[in-house]
Formats: sequence, structure tokens, C-alpha cells
Amino acid sequence: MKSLFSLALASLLIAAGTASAADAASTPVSGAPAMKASTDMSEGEVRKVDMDTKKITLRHGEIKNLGMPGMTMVFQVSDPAMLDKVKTGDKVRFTAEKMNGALTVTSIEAAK
Ligand SMILES: [Cu+2]
Repeated sequence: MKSLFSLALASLLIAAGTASAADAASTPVSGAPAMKASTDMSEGEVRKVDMDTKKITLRHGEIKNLGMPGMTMVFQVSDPAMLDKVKTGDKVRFTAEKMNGALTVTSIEAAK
């Protein structure tokens, strides 16, 4: 009897745990899934780093959050310090967003 009760209790706990996990995943209040979608990393290669104008030229693959196909283009950077982390020829992963009407790299890292 005791073990049967324990089993029933365990089943209840598992069911409760599963239900709350599903609730959390489908709760629209959490902004996490949307945030993640807008900051998907894109692949690219550095063609030019311009410290003077704080711009970087990237040959990039598709940028899903901007609906942009692959091309080579100049980006602003949200933080000039990012330009110290990469150099011409580096394969990189980056995120880009439209800020104040300008396409801006908001994060960048060397691809592994
Ligand atoms: Cu582009």
C-alpha cells in the first residue's frame, strides 16, 4: 500500500511539473522567445574595419531578423570597442539591428 501511494504521489508530481513547464513555455508574457528571435547570430566575414568612422564592412550571410539576404555591406557598430575584437579576414558571428535608421552591429564575436 505504501509503495502504491508513493507511486501515485510521484505521478502527480511529475504531471504537475510537466504542466507548469508547458505553461511557462507558452506564456506570452515572457519576452524571452521573441528577444531570442530578434538577436539570432548571423554569419559573416570581416572585409574592413574602420576605426575612424566606427564602421565595419562585413560579407554576411542571411540576417533573418532584418529579412536580408547575404551580401557585402557597411554597418555601424553600437560600441566602437567591438572593432578592437576583430580584424579583416576574420570569420565572425554577429547580430545586427536597425538603430536610428542605420543598420548597426550590436554584437560580434570570432566564429569558432
Ligand atoms: Cu546586408
